[in-house]
Amino acid sequence: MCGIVGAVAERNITAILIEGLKRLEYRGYDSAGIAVIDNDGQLSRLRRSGKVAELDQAQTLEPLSGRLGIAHTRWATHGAPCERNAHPHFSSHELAVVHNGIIENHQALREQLKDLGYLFTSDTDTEVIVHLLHHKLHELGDLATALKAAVQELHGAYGLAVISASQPDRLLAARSGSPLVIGLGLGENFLASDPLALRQVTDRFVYLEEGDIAEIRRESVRIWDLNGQDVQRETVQHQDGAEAADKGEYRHFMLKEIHEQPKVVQRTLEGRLGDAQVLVEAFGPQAAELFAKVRNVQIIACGTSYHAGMVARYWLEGLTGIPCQVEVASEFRYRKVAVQPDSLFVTISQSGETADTLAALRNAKGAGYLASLAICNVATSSLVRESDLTLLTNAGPEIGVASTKAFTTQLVGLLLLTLALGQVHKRLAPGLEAELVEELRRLPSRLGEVLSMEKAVEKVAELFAEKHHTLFLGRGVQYPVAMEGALKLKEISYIHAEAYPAGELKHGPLALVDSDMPVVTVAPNDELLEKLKSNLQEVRARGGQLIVFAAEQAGLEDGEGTHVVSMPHCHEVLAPIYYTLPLQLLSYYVAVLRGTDVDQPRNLAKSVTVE
Ligand code: HGA
Repeated sequence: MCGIVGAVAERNITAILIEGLKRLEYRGYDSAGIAVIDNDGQLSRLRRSGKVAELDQAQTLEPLSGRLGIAHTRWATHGAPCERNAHPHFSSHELAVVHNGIIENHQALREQLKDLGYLFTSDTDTEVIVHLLHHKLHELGDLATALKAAVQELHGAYGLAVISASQPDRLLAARSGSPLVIGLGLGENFLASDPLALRQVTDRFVYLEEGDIAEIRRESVRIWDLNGQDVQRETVQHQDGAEAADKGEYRHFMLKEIHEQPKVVQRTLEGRLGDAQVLVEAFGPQAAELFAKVRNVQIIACGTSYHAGMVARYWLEGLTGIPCQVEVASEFRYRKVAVQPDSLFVTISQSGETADTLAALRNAKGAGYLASLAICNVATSSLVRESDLTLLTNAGPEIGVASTKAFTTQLVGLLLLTLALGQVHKRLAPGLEAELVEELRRLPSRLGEVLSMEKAVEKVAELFAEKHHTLFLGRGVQYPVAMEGALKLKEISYIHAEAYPAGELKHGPLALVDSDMPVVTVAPNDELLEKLKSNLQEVRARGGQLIVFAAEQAGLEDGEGTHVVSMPHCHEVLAPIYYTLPLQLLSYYVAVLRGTDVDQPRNLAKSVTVE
């Protein structure tokens, strides 16, 4: 959350900064700002509330020009999203800072700095950083030395970029808890929260590690580690193109990403399937040895990834008999946990920078877990770097704030994990692994068939245009799928949506059902189908409108108050992956009908790097 871009070059860098912010807008979009050292050596700033487009427009009217600058797109944590609170923040027109994260001791620091005579002009926690740095700079003289001293006094999380009018040839950065990457150019260098922001200028990157401080000049980069030692960090070259940040033929990134699912699922499977079994080494060279010791699995995640974890629990316990617990990271990290013996600690996160999930992983170290495994989409992320084993989901950059392809590729990764553990422990029913490997090979083309139902789903979406509340029902492994469907709908259409296990209806939520409350359900042809049908009767008997995504063989038909969208046949185990797709399309088309901002829904942001 919050996007940072910085640049030091021989040319005017404002267009590069604004383009970078546009590419980072998924991380926050309530206000944006840019600061440069202008051609007279002065700090100049432009800030706007609202999206980067507002800043861009303002910039064409009041052009800024400079060869050193920083920029920021904000997702407010402290202080309302308005121009006054937008970054960059200044101290005495000498220093400018942009920040991603939260400074927990900002109140105490603010009081100390006020006593020293500093005037505060915003309500943000960030402003204490710039005044503290200003104070240190005047004590110590050198910007890098001052930054090293200042961060010692900060409690909390930060990714920082700093420029000073008195030292106009260098860009400073500091990382603790929020990601930062340096982009290497020819005679120019850059900084950003995510390499995506810099794809138009470079494909060579250096990732900062926790506690690193960097000094970035046109011709050089210097990095100090946590202990103040000079360090060399590896330079990585990214092959994947800049086109990921374009919508192509699609109206929204979310629709593009929904349609990418056959292709990216194919990528998730690549190199991970043998003739009739999952390749255990896909989880790392020491995976086979570690998996043999696993007697329990603890899954930790947030939001959509948590729903993926819930599906995995049904798979792990149902197919392998290995016990599995799933918990949201923000709860897990703050409670005392009784660790089961020989537990594999599995984290799931699209970005690998999710603050709560990362903190849970760090707490788990030394708590008695056997090993940690990250199911993650970003190879260079903190979660991956700090875990013993990794399975990359290879979904490519996901820009739409509402997660789609990240979820389905996580499910594929978790099914591979289930089969790998089942294989190592010889706990799978005879022939099942070969059967599922075959089904996984067919999955990409089958998902393509599911997506061809788009028109039918778009039609059903019309039923929701005027509604305010919805129930999603599922039974068994389809219950987390219903939860994910409800989350999608509320995220992007702002319709209140709740998911229930269908068997729970009569214990309360049935009281809500009337003709104004659409009830959405997924009904694959599984062993719980007959029970689900009875639950649907309970809804119809109260006048509820049913929207059912049902297997052709389920014997459910359109009728008064019942809209059935027929789904192609699929293997029962893979059904959660198939049935997710129509629910994604449904929320997408409902949101389009209601005219909401599909890719950047209100109050939200992607890559939740704050608590
Ligand atoms: N705390 C700062 C930065 C917020 C942030 O990083 N959000 O993800 C602010 O509120 O401006």
